[in-house]
Amino acid sequence: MAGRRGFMERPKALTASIVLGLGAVSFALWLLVMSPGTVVAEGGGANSAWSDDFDMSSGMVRAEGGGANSAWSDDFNGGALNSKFWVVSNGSAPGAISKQHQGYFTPANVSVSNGYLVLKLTQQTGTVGTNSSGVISYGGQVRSRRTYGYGTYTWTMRMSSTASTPTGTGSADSGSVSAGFTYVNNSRTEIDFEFPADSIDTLYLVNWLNPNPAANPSPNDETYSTMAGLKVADAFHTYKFVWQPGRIDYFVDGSFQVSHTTNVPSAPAYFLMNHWGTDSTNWGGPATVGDTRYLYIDSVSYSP
Ligand SMILES: [Ca+2]
Repeated sequence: MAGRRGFMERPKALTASIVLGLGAVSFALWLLVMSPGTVVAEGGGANSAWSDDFDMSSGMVRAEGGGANSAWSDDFNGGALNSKFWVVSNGSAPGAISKQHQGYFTPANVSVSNGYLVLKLTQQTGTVGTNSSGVISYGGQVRSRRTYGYGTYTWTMRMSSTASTPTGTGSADSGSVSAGFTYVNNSRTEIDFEFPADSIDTLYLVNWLNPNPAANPSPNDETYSTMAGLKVADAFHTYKFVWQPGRIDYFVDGSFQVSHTTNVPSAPAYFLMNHWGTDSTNWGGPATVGDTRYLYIDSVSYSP
């Protein structure tokens, strides 16, 4: 298996390939996700009360208050998501293509069951702009309420597949991106483990530093590596990065993979996982209408 793995470290050529970093669409999306009217708490129904006390403005993002940057973890072994800690997104998702594809994040596709956080993706035919035979995707996204800075971030998860149970048989279908990542403010900080399902069994290890979040990130703001042969859609793996000033070390199942020392961000960022639909030959692949797919997250953790 190890012999099938290989690394590249070079700027990714695809400007449309980033999670929540899709230029104008991205920033609008993030604002939408962050808008009080479009964020709901999990576990108490769509109309549950919730509150937030942070500010998304550039320069105003702060690290964990009260206890500074304490370590935490979540094994999702309770019956529902901890709404005091997590926010379930409800709004537009990345990957929109005019008159072709529109994606959403919907709380209906986010659940906690049998010790797993499950983010479901469906794709169906629908009207997109003036095209009555477009594709509409419904995915799921969960983010932390607070931001976190340098430290160790881990996700134990099985990337997007058709398996309807966490350890059941299933395979990746074209038309999705699944990821565990950090993100804030138009990719002022973004660090990702991403699986574009059209790149069979290829994991992307990615970081972004947008030095001017008032403008959208450029390809030069990204550093990435790829890793093949891991069967990311077939089995659970533990994805970990250690983020420190000027350097990010990526690990899979405890084994060191690569260090990135360019485009290393510094701003504290949200802890996220998401699963969203695509209909693109650039990133994620053409849609697979009618097939339900699942991202299973067994546990996550952060330590400063
Ligand atoms: Ca678990």
